Amino acid sequence: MDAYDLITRNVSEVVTEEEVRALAESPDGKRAYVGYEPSGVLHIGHMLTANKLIELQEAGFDVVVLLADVHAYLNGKGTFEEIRETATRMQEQFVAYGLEESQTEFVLGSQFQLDEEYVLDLHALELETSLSRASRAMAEIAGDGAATVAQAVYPLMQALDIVYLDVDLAIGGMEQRKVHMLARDTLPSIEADSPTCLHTPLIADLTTGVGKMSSSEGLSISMEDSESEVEEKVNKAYCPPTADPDPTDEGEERENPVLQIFEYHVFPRFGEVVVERPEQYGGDLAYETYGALEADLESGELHPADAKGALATYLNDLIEPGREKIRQRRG
Ligand code: NAL
Repeated sequence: MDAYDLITRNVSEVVTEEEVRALAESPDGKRAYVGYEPSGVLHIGHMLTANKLIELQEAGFDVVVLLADVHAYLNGKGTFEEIRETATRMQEQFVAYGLEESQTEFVLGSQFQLDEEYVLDLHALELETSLSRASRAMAEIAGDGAATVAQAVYPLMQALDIVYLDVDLAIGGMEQRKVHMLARDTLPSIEADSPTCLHTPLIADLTTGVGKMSSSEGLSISMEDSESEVEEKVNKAYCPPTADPDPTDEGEERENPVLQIFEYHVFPRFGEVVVERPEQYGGDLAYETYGALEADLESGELHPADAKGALATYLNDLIEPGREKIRQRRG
């Protein structure tokens, strides 16, 4: 796979292709980053962008993880002290998950976001941005309640961080795209470059396949789930024998979350998948590509129940080192 294909594998949006092609010509030493509001326990959404960071490390990028403590505070996630404490936990879990410690720089937002120069640049962006644009950028991040002044400042700080951390490539889930577009449009007003961005897909709600999986509502998988909890959740997942299910009766789009997790979590980290089956049901099935697994589910060769069993096993392997870290912490 050439560098451009590796960098853009499994992404939903590339902004812009031309800019990413230029980075792909010499990725060594280029800086890619994701910011996360510290939340104490990694969930499957954090792990999806982390998979992309791990791939970018393989492509030669240096990776910066911003533990966005001030952002979490602005988004109403708790007291500043609580958030700081959870940032440390989160860093340990990312390393346990597989981010190479020697190639990853973890930065706490408050280390630089309270400096005078930063604050003055932030005010300059505030002058350039309408309240309605800032709150639209936040709709997917803060939900319907994106109505405070703090939440309007949030996306401007996210834009500024891209400059202050000297990042060449900004990564985020599709819910971050409006913040990144705002950054591209506004940063030139303070003589900074528009950032190049990659947006990763959102996994559908596990039980319905409708909308996006969320840790606040519905069923999400996290590092603190036990093996049997992961098995139970995966068992309850919506998994028709197709990657492209029909919409609901109400006309809502549906996805197959089991296939999405194979595609975006399992194949990128394991490279191949073995579905174990007793001899009497045809024996083990081995897949070297996601497409081959999808085709077998669609043809009926692979039964959803067997696919789910394998999925739970692989997910448990992925989260076991982080789960162990959490256990040690709690003593
Ligand atoms: C992501 C977040 C916060 C600040 C950032 C700064 C720079 C780049 C990415 C950043 C968190 C993200 C979330 N908005 O929704 O978790």
